[in-house]
Amino acid sequence: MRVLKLGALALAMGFAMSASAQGLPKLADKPTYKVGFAQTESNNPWRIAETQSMKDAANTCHWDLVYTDAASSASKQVADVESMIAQKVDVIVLAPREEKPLIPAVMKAKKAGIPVILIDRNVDQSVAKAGRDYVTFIGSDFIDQGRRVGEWLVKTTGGKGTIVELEGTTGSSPANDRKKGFDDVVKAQPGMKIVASQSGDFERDKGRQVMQTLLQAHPDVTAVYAHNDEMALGAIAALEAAGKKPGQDVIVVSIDGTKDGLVAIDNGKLGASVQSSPFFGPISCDTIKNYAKGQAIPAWVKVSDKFYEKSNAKENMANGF
Ligand code: GZL
Repeated sequence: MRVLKLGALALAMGFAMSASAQGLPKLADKPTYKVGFAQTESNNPWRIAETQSMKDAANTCHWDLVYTDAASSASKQVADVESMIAQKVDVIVLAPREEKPLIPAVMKAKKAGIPVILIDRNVDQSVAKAGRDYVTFIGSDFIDQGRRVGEWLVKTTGGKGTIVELEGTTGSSPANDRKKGFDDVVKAQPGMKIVASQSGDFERDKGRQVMQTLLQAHPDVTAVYAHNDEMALGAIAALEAAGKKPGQDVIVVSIDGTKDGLVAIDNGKLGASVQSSPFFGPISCDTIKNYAKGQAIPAWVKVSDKFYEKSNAKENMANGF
């Protein structure tokens, strides 16, 4: 019994050591927390769904929620985090709009003794590290999302295509990694070429405008890869306005799994979409509680994603948002 007790103590010390040795601020185990959630913007259904999930969690988890919306400005998001630090919140949940500009704010929170949990987007991990500077990154594998879409396009086209790529927010981890995952698959296909790649900032109308412009330079496009459904739907509108038939003479693929995206897959205009869940409320609640209890939290709490195409879009419609 004595050896077992010592063993358990050593284990607990190990976990405790791992957090404190790496300098992460601790979190008292208590029934309620003052939680800061710094949102990037509310410019599309994905972000609106994420915000709602966090606000629902505030009710079910008894948070005193401090919510901010950076209105698509990384510098405002930095100011929002600094304001949360000044308000002495217990923990900050942050979706860093871009990988680099939010790192100083993460470090300031750590210095102020406030643990940071990253959701949905990550920071540049060559500068800031999970387990040392912030507790963890909870989110999807964006490289894998890009890879899965790329592989579907290769299979569907027999490895042929003149491709336009609509990138997400410049400097954001989903845009960087979704590009890497997809482009690496395409590079291996001699019959496929990405002729243009430009940001539409994850917005539907910007996606439409960018596609309209790129169509003039590349009227021979046969496939469009959009980093999210909203830009894909904008591209579909631009293609139709130019007299093209999305799903017939141009294949469109994307990521997110929004309601409108699933409808477009079901009606044949969108070929496929990898789900990217926006529902971070419940998992943020659990991670905060587990961290406060001294549990070791992995550097990456990976969210798994479904794959939607014509064969399963209808049955998954309820998963849309
Ligand atoms: C992904 C998220 C992206 C979505 C977009 O986790 O950051 O931001 O794919 C949203 O729709 O704008």
